[in-house]
Order: sequence, then C-alpha cells, then structure tokens
Amino acid sequence: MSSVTELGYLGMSVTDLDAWRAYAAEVAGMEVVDEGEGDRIYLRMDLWHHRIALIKGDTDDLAYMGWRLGDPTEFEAMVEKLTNAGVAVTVASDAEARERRVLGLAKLTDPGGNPTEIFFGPQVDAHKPFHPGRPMFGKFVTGSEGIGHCILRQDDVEAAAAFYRLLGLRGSVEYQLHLPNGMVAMPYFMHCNERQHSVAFGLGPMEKRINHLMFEYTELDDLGLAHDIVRERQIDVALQLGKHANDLALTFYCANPSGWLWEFGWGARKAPAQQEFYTRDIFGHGNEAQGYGMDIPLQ
Ligand code: MBD
Ligand code: FE
Repeated sequence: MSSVTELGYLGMSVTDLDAWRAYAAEVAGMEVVDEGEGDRIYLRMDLWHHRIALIKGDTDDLAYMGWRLGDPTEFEAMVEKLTNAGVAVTVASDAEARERRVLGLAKLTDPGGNPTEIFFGPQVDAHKPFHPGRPMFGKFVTGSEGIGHCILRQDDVEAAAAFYRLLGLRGSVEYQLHLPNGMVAMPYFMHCNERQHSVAFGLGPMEKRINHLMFEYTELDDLGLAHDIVRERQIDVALQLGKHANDLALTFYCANPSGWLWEFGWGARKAPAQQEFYTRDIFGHGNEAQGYGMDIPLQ
C-alpha cells in the first residue's frame, strides 16, 4: 500500500507580504526567496527550492498543504487508492506542477475542506546552501521528517482520521483535556514518518483552517534566541514555553503576521510504535494571549 512519506510543503494566503518577510527571516530564521513574481515569496528551511509559499491574497489562512510520495509509481497508486475510496482527486497539469516546483501533483480536499495536495519529486536546490534569514546556531529539523506539523480544522474527527489513514498516516487520540466548561477535548495526532505527528485535529471549532504550524530547530539555543526576539518585539505568545507530553518537544506558540500561530520547537522525540494518551503536558505551556484557539488547559 502506498503511503505519503512527509508533509513536504505548505502554501499560505497572506494579506501582508512585507510583514511576513520580516517575521519569517528575523524571528524564525527562515530564508526568504523572492523570484520577482510579485504575488508571492518563498521560505526555505533546507535545500528544497522552498518549504513554504506565501501568496498575497484577501485572506490570512492555509492555502494548501502538500504530502509527498516517494516516486511516480507510489503517486499513481495513491491516486488510484483515493479514487477507489470515493475521494475526488484531480491530477494537475504540468504548469500547475511547475508552479509548485514538483514533478507530479494532484489536488484534493480533506473532510474539513482543507485544500490538500499529493506530489512527488520536489525541486531541491542542492547547489544553493541554506542561508538563514538571521544568524542561527544550527538548522531546521526537516529531512525525512518533513516540514513539521499542522493543527487543522475538522468538524468530523472520525472522517478526518479515516481520510489521513487513507493517505497512509497512523495515530489516534493522545490527550484527554478537561475543559473549564465540563467538556473533554480529545485531540487526535497522526504521523507518517519519524516526526511524532505531522497533522493533528480535534481541538474544537476554529475560525481558520489552520491553528498552527510547528517547526523544529536542531539546536536548543535557536529556540531560546527566537524566544528572546519574540519577547523583544512583544509578539503575542498564546502558549508559553513548555514541554508536550506526546512528542516531548520544548515549544512556545506565538502569533504570526496572519493572526494564527507558529509553534517554535526543539527536542521532539520520534513517533512511537504504539499509542498512549495523556491528561496534561509535562511542564509550562501556560495560557497567555487569548483568542488564538489555544486557550486550552495543557498544564
Ligand atoms: C502539540 O504539538 C500540540 O500542538 C498540542 C496542542 C498538544 C501536543 C502536541
Ligand atoms: Fe503542535
């Protein structure tokens, strides 16, 4: 059975490209690439042409997410598997694949309505060293673990889990969180490689398609430096520094220029072979700035 191998790229619709240029480079340390197209800039995190496309638009939200397959055979097998399961999949034109800097591309929609793509053969600019947007001690954790993880809006958690299972991800509920209103939130986490989770959902209703993107530094000092810069610039922090019980990553969540969250992290463990669940995080992650959909009791 074919399976996606990583969350390879993201597209984001943004209203303020200039604010994003500064944030991505000076706060996160990503490399900004502008090829003069006018309506978009790219963010590099490694040798890939890009990992994130920022596309000027009327909304500040996820535009699409790209799941990688190993080669054309596995790509075709996935298109067939999805089609047989009744999922509408459109194989994209060569022009559309070129726009994404990949060899092959198909477009579909997940049960939450999130534009989803599968692809193979990303353009890797191996000749062009990664040049961070600000000094960095180390690098971003990518490689076989992909870009990071996303928390997505899904009204029907079961349907979402079935869809991502079809793509080849595995996982389940990893927390039972008792909310002040008496309800229990049971977020669902799924993985397709060593990254502990590449996608998660089930945190309740959300205004946007995406709550946060998590990415990871190889060096603790880069997380500390990013945290200093965020505090210095007085950027909203929704969840303070803390350590998650599931992936053991040290992270904090701060607002990006689109008004949703980026989770800056370091030190995650690898995906487990078997499932377990937790009732709280290990330490920290106190709620600070409200209104970003992360007003949940993790500590
Ligand atoms: C995560 O990355 C996360 O975003 C939440 C809410 C819980 C555990 C790990
Ligand atoms: Fe997260």
